[in-house]
Amino acid sequence: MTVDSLHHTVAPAEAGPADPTLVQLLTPEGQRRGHPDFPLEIADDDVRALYRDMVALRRFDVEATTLQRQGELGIWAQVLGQEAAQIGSARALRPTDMVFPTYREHGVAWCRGIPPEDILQLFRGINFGGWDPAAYHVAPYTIVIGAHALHAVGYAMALQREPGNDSIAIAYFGDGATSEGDVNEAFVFAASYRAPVIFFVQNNQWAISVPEIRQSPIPLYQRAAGFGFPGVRVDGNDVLACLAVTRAAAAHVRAGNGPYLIEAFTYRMGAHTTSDDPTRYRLAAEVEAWKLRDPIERVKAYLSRSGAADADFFTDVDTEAERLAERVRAACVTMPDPGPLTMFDHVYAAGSAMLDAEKAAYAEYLASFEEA
Ligand SMILES: Cc1ncc(C[n+]2csc(CCOP(=O)(O)OP(=O)(O)O)c2C)c(N)n1
Repeated sequence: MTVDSLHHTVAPAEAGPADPTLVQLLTPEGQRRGHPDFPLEIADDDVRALYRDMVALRRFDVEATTLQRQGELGIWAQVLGQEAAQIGSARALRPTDMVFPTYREHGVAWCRGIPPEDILQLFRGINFGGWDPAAYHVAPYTIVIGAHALHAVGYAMALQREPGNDSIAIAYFGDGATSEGDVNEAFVFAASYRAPVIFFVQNNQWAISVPEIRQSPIPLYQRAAGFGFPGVRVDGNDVLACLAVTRAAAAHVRAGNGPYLIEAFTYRMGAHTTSDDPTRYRLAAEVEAWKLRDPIERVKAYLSRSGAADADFFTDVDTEAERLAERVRAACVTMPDPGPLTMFDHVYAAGSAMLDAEKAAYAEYLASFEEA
């Protein structure tokens, strides 16, 4: 370990993709690797499907970023670089498993069948989340860091009490969230009650401007041991490894063995959100190094080299992604603006006297313009 006395941070010697404990099934060059604990047999068709998912997701993400820059969205949280972690893990789940996402889980939402247009509604300020959580088994995006880890554990404990129900819950969050009290409380409860829940940390190495090494002297997956459940670090840019590890974790959790922590070691290639400027705290060389580990390029290299896909396949996937982007853009710019008073709706299930008073006062204020 090295200790930076100026900043009082501790850097783990093995942090990063060189860590021998990192589960990897596909190298950045697109070579298949085996792993004794996480074997994966997968048909070429399924690898092509994972590739298709990732390309669609990236194209959607780029379009949403552009829409924000053009003033069509209030803000956008890019997923750029995290496609493999999200697609691989989400494709390992059953439709009835319940997902608790943060604001960046667009790939997970995609795999659950949520139309991408619906994701944009929150970022356009039209509602508090554009889908029915019960229909897709995906809770609304959580902006409050780490809060939904507790929701996931509570939900998992309820599942546990339903006879014959072997569904599980999964909470997605970032490295920064692991510093929150809520997440640590969620770990304690999940371990104590052996709740059927996976904690899926996308360690994109930055909590806005705070690097991971300033938050944890040990790799994040090792924290699980202190709470009494398994933790594993997977190459978050390797979609096959993320699929295999999440499948194994889901089987473990589903069988009643209690929670599981997955640390997907990845990198957020974009900004934290469109309101952030990472050039103020992050070195360009770091971004360049991670571009070489692009999660999509390595699957493309594998498919091309193994002959599992030809040029027509890649052209088709790109064309399909382009159509998706056009569809999403058209839907976004024609979304009807909600009435200003609707922002008071759905805050409390049973209403609130204070909110009713605020709504009435705001209605009066708006009416004053009409009279003038
Ligand atoms: C409880 C709480 N504190 C602070 C914030 C402000 N905030 C928004 S995003 C963020 C960093 C989150 O980093 P991380 O958990 O690593 O997720 P990432 O955005 O990198 O995916 C912070 C501090 C918040 N939303 N909620």
